[in-house]
Amino acid sequence: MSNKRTIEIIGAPSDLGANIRGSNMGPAAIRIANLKTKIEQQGFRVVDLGDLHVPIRESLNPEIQKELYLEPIRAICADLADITEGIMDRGNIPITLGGDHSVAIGSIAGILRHFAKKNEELGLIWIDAHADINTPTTSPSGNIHGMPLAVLLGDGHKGLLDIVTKKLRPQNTALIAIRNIDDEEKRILRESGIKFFTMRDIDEKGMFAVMREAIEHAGNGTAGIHASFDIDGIDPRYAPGVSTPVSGGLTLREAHLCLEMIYESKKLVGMDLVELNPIADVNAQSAHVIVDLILSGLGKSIV
Ligand SMILES: [Mn+2]
Repeated sequence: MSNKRTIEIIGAPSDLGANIRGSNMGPAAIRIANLKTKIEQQGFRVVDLGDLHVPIRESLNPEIQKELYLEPIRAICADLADITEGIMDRGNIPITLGGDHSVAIGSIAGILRHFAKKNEELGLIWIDAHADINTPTTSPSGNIHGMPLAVLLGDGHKGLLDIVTKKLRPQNTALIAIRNIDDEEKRILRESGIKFFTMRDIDEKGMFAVMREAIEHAGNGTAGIHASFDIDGIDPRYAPGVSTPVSGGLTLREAHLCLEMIYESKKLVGMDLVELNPIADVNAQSAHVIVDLILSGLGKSIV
């Protein structure tokens, strides 16, 4: 037997947390961009667990739609949490393919649970154009993909909180590349205690300095760092295939540097790649960007 590390891939093809359709096709597009082979070529063993069961939106009764798909999203996140906890327990690296960002409630809850059993903490670096820290009372749209970070911190949607049996610590959470925050959300963000770096901060300090601070913050007293990468954190010039594009985002190199530095910190435990919307993509460009980013997170270097 070789001593290769094993990556376990799980698809979470749900766009139920968003009002714009299409991110449910994300996992397929990322796989078609040759994810498994490329990770194997980098020297890892890869197990693809396939996709979670996600109900078809049109098959759900209208009452569920009125609740903005709370029940199915809950079930998806609960299943996903069991899966990522299992992957971590096996000593492997979970990579979750979204889906909209609501699935990160599940992927991260499972990883938190794994560390909680050993009395250890998890650090989180969340890359996103948005803060995803709304609650049902502050969210202008009510869409659950704008709420996952609040839920993980234990102050979010009551209907989802019980999935997060071990909360994320704000003092180990860093948010990067934000540039579009709802008014009420600004207050929540300032009061949350998490470390956030806006695009303005990245302009001013540079990505290298920002990542050094973010890793220091997420790594301080934690057993590892999870990267939750919303592809809309990248500028739509480089990754147009998203549901909610916001201009003025990360360059391709800034996005790679982010994951390269997390890898080099030797603290990376897992990744989410979410919000790819193949309907909005151009010739699968954004799906290929995601595969390349995953490789950077797994230690691919230029030379
Ligand atoms: Mn997001």
